[in-house]
Amino acid sequence: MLPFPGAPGGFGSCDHPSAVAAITNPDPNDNEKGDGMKVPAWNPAIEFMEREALERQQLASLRKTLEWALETSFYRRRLTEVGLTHPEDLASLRDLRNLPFTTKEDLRAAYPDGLLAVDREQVVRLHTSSGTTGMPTVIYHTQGDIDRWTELVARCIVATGATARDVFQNMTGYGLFTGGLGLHYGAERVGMLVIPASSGNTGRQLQLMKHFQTTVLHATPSYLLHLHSALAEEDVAREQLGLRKAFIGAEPHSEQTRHKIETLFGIKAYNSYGLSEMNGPGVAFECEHQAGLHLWEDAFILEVIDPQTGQTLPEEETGEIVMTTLQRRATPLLRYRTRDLSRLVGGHCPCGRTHRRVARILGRSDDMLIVNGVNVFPSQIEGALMKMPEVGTNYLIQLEKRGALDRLVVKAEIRAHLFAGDRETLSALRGRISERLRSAILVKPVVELREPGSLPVSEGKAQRVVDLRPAF
Ligand code: DLL
Repeated sequence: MLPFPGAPGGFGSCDHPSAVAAITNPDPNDNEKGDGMKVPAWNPAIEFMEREALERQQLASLRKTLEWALETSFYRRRLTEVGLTHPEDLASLRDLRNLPFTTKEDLRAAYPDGLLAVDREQVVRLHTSSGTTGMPTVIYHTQGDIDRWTELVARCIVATGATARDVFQNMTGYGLFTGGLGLHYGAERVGMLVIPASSGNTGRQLQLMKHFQTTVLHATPSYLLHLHSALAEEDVAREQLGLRKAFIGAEPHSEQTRHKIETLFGIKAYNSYGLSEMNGPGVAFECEHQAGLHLWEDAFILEVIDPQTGQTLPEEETGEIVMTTLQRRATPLLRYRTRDLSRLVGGHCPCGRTHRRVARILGRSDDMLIVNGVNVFPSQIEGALMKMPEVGTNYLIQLEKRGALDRLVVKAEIRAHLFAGDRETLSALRGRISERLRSAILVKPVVELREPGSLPVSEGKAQRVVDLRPAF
């Protein structure tokens, strides 16, 4: 039987999800915790909304999203196949589980405008993926979509304790990549002084930081580690800078890497998760408590599924993140399989926000390496390396074939002074790193020690893995 036999629904009369917000939570200053403390928040009415009201709003927004999706030929066909022809066929949020997934391949097949749900004249911007591994994907935005995305990013920024008094240097690429423009608009809306530095040109980044006393940075974690090495080379002491915070994201990184960034710069670093299919940055962000990333549930529904069976998993169980947009007019997406692996965090955040949290992303299901039959995530290697004080800020994982067997080579930059030591000391260090990695990943790698600055650095997302094994 089809899961949607035309169930009657109580579809409300709101034109847009934000209209529901105004009705369900009339007090925009309701951000006081029990202890009388005011929590910094951009939109307290939404961020501290009662769960029940939030879920009512989600259902109304989801039905609206279905209405928009049914305007595309792609979803009309897909939804009709499961018996859903009217938004009101969806009786509850739980019914979302009966809808089919949308995959990256679907987006590629629909390129360039098979998923566009509005007239082209209503679109003000598009972002595409690089398309380096196949056909690109495209996401369109109306002016309303851009405004709502900007609001989500503003919430993220304020949740970290950053304010209009901060000087914000945006070190991620401007252009089709969403990191630059996404954070830029949010930071301007908060009222920060924004330096649109974009990525790369480390010398100029340092100059800008010094001249304008930048207080908040936005970059990939790997670029921040590189930036720190450049600071050391240029003899710039961190006390000469006014840095307080960094927003780090766009690539997997471990708690140890965050810790390293915080210690090296003497700042707080907040994890930022997003993907272009869900606008870009502004999907989930850590608040001041750094206890998981708050997901803006008025804008997205996040499910965690078993990637093999497709079944939705309970809170705290790790699986693949699947996301549905709730507010995007131009390109609504239903149950998009991100391939990112994480879990929903149970319990309440001390900040009092009611929106649920997602744990640090472990990596992508397609990032997983199989080394002689053992599953290894690059993030496990990174975590083990960054825990060791002797290890510097860059590393590279290489996979080779030796006869029938795989060989895992880990090239790690180590602190410069260690090269002044004798051969035995270096050899002992190599052994220690190899042993640490073996206990973390259950595979003993060949470790190569490298001088600082000798491994390639990327200005955007780091390329950590080189797989030289033949395809067959
Ligand atoms: O990387 C959007 C973004 C920009 C997020 C700036 C945060 C900051 P894409 O280029 O489409 O969009 O890549 C999305 O990057 O599916 C994850 O695999 C990975 N990713 C993004 N943020 C994190 C994070 C942007 N905090 C893909 N931790 C996602 C781990 C992340 N992986």
